[in-house]
Amino acid sequence: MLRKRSRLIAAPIAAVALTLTVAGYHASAAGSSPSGGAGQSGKVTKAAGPCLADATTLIGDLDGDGHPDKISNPGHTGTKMTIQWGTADGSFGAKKSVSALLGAKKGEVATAAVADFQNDGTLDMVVNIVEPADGDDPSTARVAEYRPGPLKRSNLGSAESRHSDIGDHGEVQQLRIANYGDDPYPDLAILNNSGDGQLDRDVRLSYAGSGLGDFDYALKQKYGEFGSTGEPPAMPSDGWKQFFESCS
Ligand SMILES: [Ca+2]
Ligand SMILES: [Ca+2]
Repeated sequence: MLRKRSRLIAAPIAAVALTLTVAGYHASAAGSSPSGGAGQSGKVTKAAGPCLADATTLIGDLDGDGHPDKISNPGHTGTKMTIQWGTADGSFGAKKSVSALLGAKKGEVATAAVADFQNDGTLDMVVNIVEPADGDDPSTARVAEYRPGPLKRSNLGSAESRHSDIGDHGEVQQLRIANYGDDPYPDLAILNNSGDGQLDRDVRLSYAGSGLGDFDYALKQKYGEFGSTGEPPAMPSDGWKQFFESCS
């Protein structure tokens, strides 16, 4: 019921995104024409916004160098994300695992979510690194941050990184982009082990200017779901689709 409702509300947002993407598409089509020089191509590509190559592959500039990068998120879970940095000629470099870029240690699980949370034209990232617990009590995160873009190539650092409380209320198992409420700011669905077999869908909403917000029990009740390891909560898999159009 809730998911249906948020999809209906998303329709006007999708219409706006479509308009933007159409403009971006023309720009990138011009840049990829055989007659376009390298310099011209670079300039035009910079104007194009992020788009989806497929349901789990986002093409967009993550490090702010003007060249679109390829962000892959197999299974939508945020745990197997890879990045291929874009080059001046429009090709992509080798796959780098986000876990390695973030410096996750042996035994730790790194989870990430990418979207333009502040809707300011730059892609941002939410990261969580935790060593999973082997008992009933959940671990809390070693690193949990909201990182407004652009991000550094070497370690996905941000000049404006700040602590996020996503890793303070239990053990993050998945991070997924979601669309809660009627606004153009992407939200976060968190698959959270809160201990004693309880597995919840927790949420963080994002807002104009400030980006990702903090834990709010009322929002968790409204948009989240309480479940267990035996009966896990439903998790969204159409988050990127709600905020990005297809590249083709
Ligand atoms: Ca780039
Ligand atoms: Ca942004």
